[in-house]
Order: sequence, then C-alpha cells, then structure tokens
Amino acid sequence: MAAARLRQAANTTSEGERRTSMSEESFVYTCCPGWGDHEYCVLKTIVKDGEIVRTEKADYTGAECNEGFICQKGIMSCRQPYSEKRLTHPLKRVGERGAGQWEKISWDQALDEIAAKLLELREQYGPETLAMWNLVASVPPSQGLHTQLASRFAGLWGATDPVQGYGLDNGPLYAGDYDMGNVYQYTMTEPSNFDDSKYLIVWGANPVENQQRLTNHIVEAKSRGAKIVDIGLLYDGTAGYADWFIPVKPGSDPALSMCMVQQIIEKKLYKADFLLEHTVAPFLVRDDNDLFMRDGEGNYIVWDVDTDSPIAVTPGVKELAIGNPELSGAHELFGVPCKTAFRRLEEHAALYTPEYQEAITGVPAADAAKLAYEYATQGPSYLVGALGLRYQNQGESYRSFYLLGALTGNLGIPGGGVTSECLGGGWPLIFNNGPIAMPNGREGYKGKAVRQADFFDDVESGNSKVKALWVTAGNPVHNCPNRSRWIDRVFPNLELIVDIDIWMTDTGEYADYVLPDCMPFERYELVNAAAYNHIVLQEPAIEPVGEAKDPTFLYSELAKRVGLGEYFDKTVGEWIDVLLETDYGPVAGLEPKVTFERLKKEKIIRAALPPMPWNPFWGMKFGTPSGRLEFYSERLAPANAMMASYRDPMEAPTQAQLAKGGLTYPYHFFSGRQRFFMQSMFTDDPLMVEMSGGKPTARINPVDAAREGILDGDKVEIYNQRGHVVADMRLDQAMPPGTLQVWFGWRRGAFEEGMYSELLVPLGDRSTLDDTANLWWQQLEDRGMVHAGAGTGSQAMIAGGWDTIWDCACDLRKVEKEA
Ligand SMILES: Nc1nc2c(c(=O)[nH]1)N[C@H]1C(S)=C(S)[C@@H](COP(=O)(O)OP(=O)(O)OC[C@H]3O[C@@H](n4cnc5c(=O)[nH]c(N)nc54)[C@H](O)[C@@H]3O)O[C@H]1N2
Ligand SMILES: Nc1nc2c(c(=O)[nH]1)N[C@H]1C(S)=C(S)[C@@H](COP(=O)(O)OP(=O)(O)OC[C@H]3O[C@@H](n4cnc5c(=O)[nH]c(N)nc54)[C@H](O)[C@@H]3O)O[C@H]1N2
Ligand code: SF4
Ligand SMILES: [Mo]
Repeated sequence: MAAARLRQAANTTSEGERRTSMSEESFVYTCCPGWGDHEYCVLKTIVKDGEIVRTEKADYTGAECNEGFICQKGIMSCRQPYSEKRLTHPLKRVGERGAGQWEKISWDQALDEIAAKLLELREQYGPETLAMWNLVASVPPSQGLHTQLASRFAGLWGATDPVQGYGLDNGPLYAGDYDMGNVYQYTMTEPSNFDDSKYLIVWGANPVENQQRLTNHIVEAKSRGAKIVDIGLLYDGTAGYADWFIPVKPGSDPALSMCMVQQIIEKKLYKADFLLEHTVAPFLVRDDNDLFMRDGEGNYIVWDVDTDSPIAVTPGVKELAIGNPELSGAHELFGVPCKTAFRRLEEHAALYTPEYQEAITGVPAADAAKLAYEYATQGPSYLVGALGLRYQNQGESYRSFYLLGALTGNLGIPGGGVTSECLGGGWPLIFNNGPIAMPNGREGYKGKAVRQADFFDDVESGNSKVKALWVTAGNPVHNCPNRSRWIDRVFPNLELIVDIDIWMTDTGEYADYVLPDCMPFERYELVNAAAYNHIVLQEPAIEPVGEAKDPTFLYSELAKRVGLGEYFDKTVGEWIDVLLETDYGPVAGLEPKVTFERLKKEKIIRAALPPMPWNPFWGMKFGTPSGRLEFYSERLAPANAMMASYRDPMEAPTQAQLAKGGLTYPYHFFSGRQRFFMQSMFTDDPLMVEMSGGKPTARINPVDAAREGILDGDKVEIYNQRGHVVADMRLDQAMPPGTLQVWFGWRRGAFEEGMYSELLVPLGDRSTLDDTANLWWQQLEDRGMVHAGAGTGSQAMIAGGWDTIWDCACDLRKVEKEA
C-alpha cells in the first residue's frame, strides 16, 4: 500500500540508498494542508515513482531566500493524501442523519440528484433557499479557486451568504475600521518588521506553538536584544519563551491596556508631536453631543496656541495650517463648551489606575505600572496582538492597542508597530479575483449577505426559505459553536445538506451527500496570500485519490445541471490566467507577463519587491473621515463608545463575581490550539494523535484539583447549561486557577462522551450582539460595505457580532468509575 511504502521511505531508507535514488526525484510546489494557521507556507513536494516521498522548504530567491521554513505539520502533511480516512467516492446518506450509513455513488448520480433537489427548492422558495458556508480560512489556498468558483456559483444563483465565522476575528477588523479607516489592511503583518524591535509584547497569542513564521522573527528580535513580554492566560510555549510572562484573568485585557494608557499619560511618557501630527488628539470635541466641533463648512477645529484662536481643518486633509496646535485644552466655541480629544482621553483614562486594573485583571498594580513604563521608554516597541482575545470586549482590546502605539509613536517606524490579527500576509500580491467571483460585476452579484444572528434565528424558526446548506469550506458543526445548535435546531429544518471535504468530518456526518475534494497535492492552484513576495504555481504531485475531483470539475458539472453551464466553461489553467490578469503593482509590473504556461516552466517567480518590508502604517495615511488615526471616534458616539474602554465579558466569571462565590458555573472554559493539529486537520493521522497524547484530556490547576478532590487521571465531566464533555483530567501548573481546558481540534469521535464544542456560546448568537456591534453593522450597511461574496475582497464578511468562543462558564464533577 502507498502509505506503507511512504513510511518505509521516510523511516528505513539509509542515507546511501537515498543519495543514489536522488536522480529520479522531482518536485512540485504545494500549498501546505495546514494553511488555515495563516502562515501560508508553500511546500516543496518531492515525488518519486509517482509517490510523495517528503516535503521541504520552498526555494525563495532574492531578499526572501532565507524565508519559508516549514513546521512539523508541514513536514508530516505528506502522509495525509495516503490516509485511509480520505474520502474516495461521493457518498449518499442511507440511514438517519448522523447514523453513519452511507452508499457510494457516482459523481453523475450525486450531482444529478443534488441539482434536481436544488431546482425543486428554488421553484418553491426562491434562490435564497440555498445557503453557502464558505469559511475561507482552511482550504488551501484560502481565497483560491475553491473559494472563487464557489462565490461565482453563489452569486449567479442568488444564494444566501450567512457571513460566516468572521465574528471570531471581529475585534481587529473593528479597530482597523474605526481607528485607521480600513477594515483589513491592518490585520496583515510582515513579521520581519519585528526584527529591529527592542520591546515586543505578545498579547493574547501563542505564536511559539501556533505561528512559526511570526516566531522566526520574534526569535530574531530577541537575539538582537529585544525584551519579550507575553500577556496571556496559560503558561504556554510563548509564555515559557518570553522574558516576562504576565498572566491575566480571561477577558480582562482592556483594563490592563487602558491602565498602560493612564500611566503613559500621567507620567507624560507620550509623544506629543506624533499625536499632533497623526491623530485626532488636537481636534476639539463638543461637550454636549460628543461629536467633533465643526465650523459652518463642516471643517474640524483645532486650537492654535500661538494666536490663541481656533483654526479650521479640512476633513481628510492631514496637514494643519499652523505650527503650534494645542494638545490638551478646553474652550467655548459657538456657545458650546468643548475640549481637545486628547483632554477627553486624559479624563477617560484617569479611571484606569494600576489598582483599578488589578481588581479586574489580577495583575499586581506595580507590574502594570512597570509594563507601561518599559513599553513607553525601551522601544522601538512592537505590540503583537493576535487572535487569543475572543471575548465580547475584543474590539476594545484592539482599539486600545492602536492607541498605545499612537501615544508612544510606535507606529510606522522600524522595529515599532502594532499588529492585531497577525495574518502573515506580507507584500500584497493581489490577483484578479473579481471577474471570477463576480462575472457580472458587483452590481450583478445576486448573492444575499445575511447577518449570522439573523440567519440562525430565521432557520431555527422553521419558517425560513433557506432549505439547503452547501458547505464548501469549513467544518461548522465542529468549529463554529455551538455544536448542539446545528444538530438539534438548524439541521432538522433543512431538506438538503451537502458537504465538500477531504475526509469525513463532524459536519459531514450529518450531511445528506458528502463529496470528495482533491487535496492540494492533487490539483493545480495559483498560490495566493503573498507567499513571501513570490508567485507560485501549485501543481499536482500525485493522481487524485479514488474519485476525488477538483473545484473546477465540481462547479462546472453542478452549473451545467442548473442552467449556469455557460459561466463555467474554462479549464483550471484558463482560470489561473484570469487570476494573473491583474493590474495591481507587484504582479502587473513583471516582464515577461506571468501566465499559467510561464509558471508551469518556472514554478516560482519573484514579484516586484518594495524597498523595505511591507508595513500597513507606511506613510501614515489613514482612511478615516479625518485622515488621522481616530483613537477618539465620533462615529461611535451613538453607542457611547468613542474611546476604548473595559467592559465585562459575557460569561467568563469576573474577579468580583468569583470573590462573592455561589456561581452556578464558577470555572472558565478554554479550548486553545494544539501544536500538532491545525483545527480539525491532522487529527486523523495516528502519529499526530500519538504525539498529542493519544486521546483528548482535560486540564486543571493542581490547587483547583485538590479543592475538588480530583487526582491526575480521574475521569471528569465538564458541563454547563448547553452541554458537556467527558475526559480524563490532567493536573497541570500551566493552567491558571479557575480555568478548565480541552485542546481544540479533536473530533467528536475521539471523546467517550460529549464534546467541548457543546459548551460554547452559540455562533452568531443574538446574545453576543451589543450596541457597538449593531452600530457597526448598520454603519457598514450605510457605506455599502455589506455585500455577499466571500473572498472577493469585498468587506461583506463581517458578521457584525462578537463571537466569544472562549467566553464560556462551566463546572465539573468527577465521573465515578464503574465497579
Ligand atoms: N498548531 C496550530 N496552529 C494554529 C491553529 C491550529 O489550530 N493549530 N489555528 C490557527 C488559527 S485559525 C488561529 S485564529 C490562530 C490563533 O492563534 P492564537 O491566538 O495564538 O491561539 P490560541 O492558542 O487559541 O490562544 C492563544 C493564547 O491566548 C491566551 N488567552 C486566552 N484567553 C486570554 C485572555 O483573556 N487574555 C489574554 N491576554 N490571553 C488569553 C492563551 O494563553 C493562549 O495560549 O492560530 C492559528 N495557528
Ligand atoms: N472550541 C473552539 N472552537 C473554535 C476555535 C477554538 O479555538 N475553540 N477557533 C475558531 C477559529 S479561530 C477558527 S478560524 C475556526 C476554524 O473553523 P474551520 O475553518 O471550520 O476549521 P477546520 O477544521 O480547519 O475546517 C476546515 C475544513 O476544511 C477541510 N479541508 C482541508 N483541506 C481541504 C481541501 O483541500 N479541500 C476541501 N474541500 N476541504 C479541505 C478540513 O478537512 C476541515 O474539515 O474554528 C473556530 N472554532
Ligand atoms: S506553519 Fe502552517 S502552513 Fe507552514 S508548514 Fe506549518 S502547518 Fe504548514
Ligand atoms: Mo482562526
């Protein structure tokens, strides 16, 4: 069997044997199957006798020649195509949903039946009857043809787009939109920008275990003398690597970051010139309605110290006509009392004393003061915020990070910066996605974006027009809380569920049809997402397993059956040529023109390099109404959220509640990432499972365990009002008291009973929507930015809520072993 031979090649071939057989090896480039970790690595996939023998780092050139190292998952991923768990044929459910009884059918039968059902449902309910789940993160390359062709189909059909999953990452997007006027730009980071940092704070992330590309550069910074600070929950790999680990209570972060703001202001450690030049600090704000003061022409007003008089500032024009604007002051203008935005900030931040934050975060007051002092004085400082802050107040956390960067002048300078989402997308190689996803242009795109909370409420009501779910990317039953919601309340109202994947997943188990996709090792793609400034062609290394087919086949054949065939008449090479037809900088500038044929010959082509690592703050040009960084946002005045604040998270028990005692669910539940799994990927590989301890376990701090009378290895049930999970308990000092944890990734089948994703706050739930979420959604709609079409670069994907995957309370009890 191929898998057995593969193991042999990897384990038992001696060096000598391997060297003599080298001449027969060839290679292609492949997007790593672990792509969803946002590291976007390309694997050099070595093939011999029609089989993959190993994967290596890709050969980048020029300034990037030392980039592109791959991790343990990338190296192990060459086992995946040969897994016995691969889907090899289209499957049709024969028993009850979830009963695991399947019939292997032909592609013709599968697509004939699915198309007939879709047409029947459309006849009865209209095109919105079809909902497409297209969480672009994990199918390599995210936003490649797999995504674009699905969007094309959805737009031509008029499908419902339940703007999937992005509530998870909304904090960074919210901060980017309100502070800098761009939803996506500031989530991307070229990590080599960290290299020259002298003080680097990793805040709410665990890159040492989860994001190796970023970690390379954190290591580089440390080796050049930077102090590394980790602010987190668990004593994880990053905490262990850091020079200073500051543990915080779950969901408490904005209290600490705002305390840093308070300290920096109180000790006058801020950079006044920077604030005056780049932010709204000098703009006058009205006391009566919290909006910027304006003159009759709609200009903003700043106060000129030299002439002691007001001066108008044209919206969007950053340069001030005066040399000496006032930073902190109060005046009366047009009969209205007003203050500079900076004075407003001083007053707002005064609440967040070190002692005040200590009561919320648990960080000793002296440590908070020291952190603020060091951050402001030992720079250049980098604040690496990432995705570990998924609580309802995440938007406040990320806004306060940009505020810290602005106060200390650590934006757009070598070694200084703030990053929110830590997507390793560096120099933006942008391809021509639009014409593929939207052949009739944006106006002609018939898909309908629906806010998640509305989508779920609608489908659960039983009166929805949505009767079919097409899961083209993602494993929502597993990954998008809450599992029980899908199974008990959503699926019973659907007449057709189709899942496209490479293995059977927790979602596929409940589908009516499961369709086998090719893995990246088996199909052509244009590698997007800025693979280190190089344009790379993914080519098939091996034949597809069984009957697995690529997205070009899938959508062409489906389209043909529902009357959209004329739109899907291209080969994969022709689609790739459309993608390469871009007029955007680094790709467009290349000579000779990059085409599918040229890429087939050269495999990898370096794009036009900008002179320095790409940095979203270059030029300090902002898309905000003022053209400045708006740490004070008048657009958020209707929700009284002009400046970043601490708000209690939803369920995570607060310090005050814990002190009072008597909570129904006194523990916080956390399910963070595990280094050998990439979400649910790699959980089918026996070796990865073995390295992960063989089976899922739960973890607890020994102090809590002693109080509960739990010993290492005891079987426990962790539960709340939504569900439960049963696992063996491990006592672990890395766990902070008050938190229970089960690693994210394990499938339902790995658990004896229950599943961690039963516990979680439901995805896109109305309960996670607050005034800021509602206001933001409405303002995006007003600006025409809510638009269906995942992966098209439109800004439609924002869910408008704060999905709080870890913000969930629980309790535990010992499960008595049967006699
Ligand atoms: N190996 C592997 N790598 C991955 C993934 C994977 O599944 N496996 N998934 C990828 C994806 S999609 C994502 S989004 C990223 C996520 O990357 P990370 O955000 O790094 O992911 P986590 O490990 O889930 O959480 C990171 C840390 O957040 C801390 N944390 C939790 N709650 C709080 C809090 O309230 N405050 C603070 N300050 N810290 C807190 C915990 O200490 C935890 O170690 O990882 C990517 N990389
Ligand atoms: N409890 C808990 N839940 C979480 C999180 C958490 O930390 N804890 N993290 C959240 C986060 S940050 C994220 S990003 C989401 C991720 O949620 P998902 O994106 O749903 O996560 P994956 O498990 O990676 O699902 C991707 C699916 O794509 C499939 N796939 C992989 N390669 C291919 C391919 O080439 N073709 C096709 N057709 N399919 C492929 C995989 O087998 C998998 O089933 O999960 C969220 N859910
Ligand atoms: S870091 Fe992620 S993308 Fe890169 S090799 Fe590892 S799993 Fe693959
Ligand atoms: Mo994610």
